[in-house]
Amino acid sequence: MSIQWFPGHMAKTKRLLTEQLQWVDAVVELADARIPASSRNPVLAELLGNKPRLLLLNKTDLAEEVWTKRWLESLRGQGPAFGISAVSGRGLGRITPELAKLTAERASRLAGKGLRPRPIRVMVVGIPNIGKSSLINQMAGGSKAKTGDKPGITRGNQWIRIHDKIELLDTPGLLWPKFEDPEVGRKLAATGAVRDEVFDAEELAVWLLTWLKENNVRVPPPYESRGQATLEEIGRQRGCLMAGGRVDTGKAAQEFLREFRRGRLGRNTLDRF
Ligand SMILES: Nc1nc2c(ncn2[C@@H]2O[C@H](COP(=O)(O)OP(=O)(O)OP(=O)(O)O)[C@@H](O)[C@H]2O)c(=O)[nH]1
Ligand SMILES: [Mg+2]
Repeated sequence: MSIQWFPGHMAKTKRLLTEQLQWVDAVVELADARIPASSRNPVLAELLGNKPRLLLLNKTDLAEEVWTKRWLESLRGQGPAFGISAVSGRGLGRITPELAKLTAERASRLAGKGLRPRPIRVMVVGIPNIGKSSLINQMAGGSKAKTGDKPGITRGNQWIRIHDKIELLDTPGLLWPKFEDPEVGRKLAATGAVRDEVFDAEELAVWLLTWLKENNVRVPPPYESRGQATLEEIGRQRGCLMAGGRVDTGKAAQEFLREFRRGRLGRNTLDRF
């Protein structure tokens, strides 16, 4: 199973980010704490050049804490990085001071010219459904940016003033044209960054069940019934039946993936080293 998702609106997003870059002082890149490597867009490296950048691992509430810690230790070699949860608000208090530090040089240059400091302008980027708009809303203390539990919600640019020190630019999620490693595509699909219509839910669910088993991940019933549950068993437990009482494995797969994404199987980090 090879998963790819790079629709026309993403090619447009890439152009849009490039255009906007000249107006911003720094970039916040959001990655997924469950897949800190697979959720980082390789295209961003060339696109962002040497703009000051802060890397945030979001959805730490869904990832395994020991792994988040390990990942952050390794990622910090490349620049500032820490973990947050845009829904619970964890870690968000560190963002403004960190951005101020990253842009201190610009601030002192303006002060040196006798110019009044203006708010720091920051572009928020990342893959679809990673929580860019949720983060901005949490920081702004309202729901100014539209959010949703499927990828592709934000379609245009939107500037949102957080307070007199910071303005954040919400942008649409961006993937890249080809996932070189098919595992990356599967992990992005499993965590919800790819539209459900572009992959086979059953194949993906079977892959994920196998992955969990191979990595000795303990999952709660009905996913683990005497070993590892099959889609048949999950479907029966969840009442995904067709006429005649046969299990609807397609529906069981969708249900399983939905529950995995919501953390009902516990905290899981799929990228490990
Ligand atoms: N558990 C958990 N869910 C989160 C977190 N942050 C965001 N979400 C959820 O993830 C989903 C996507 O959030 P959005 O803010 O719309 O994501 P986005 O990056 O703006 O998505 P696009 O606009 O489609 O690119 C929503 O259902 C959020 O509630 C988090 O830290 N933890
Ligand atoms: Mg959004």
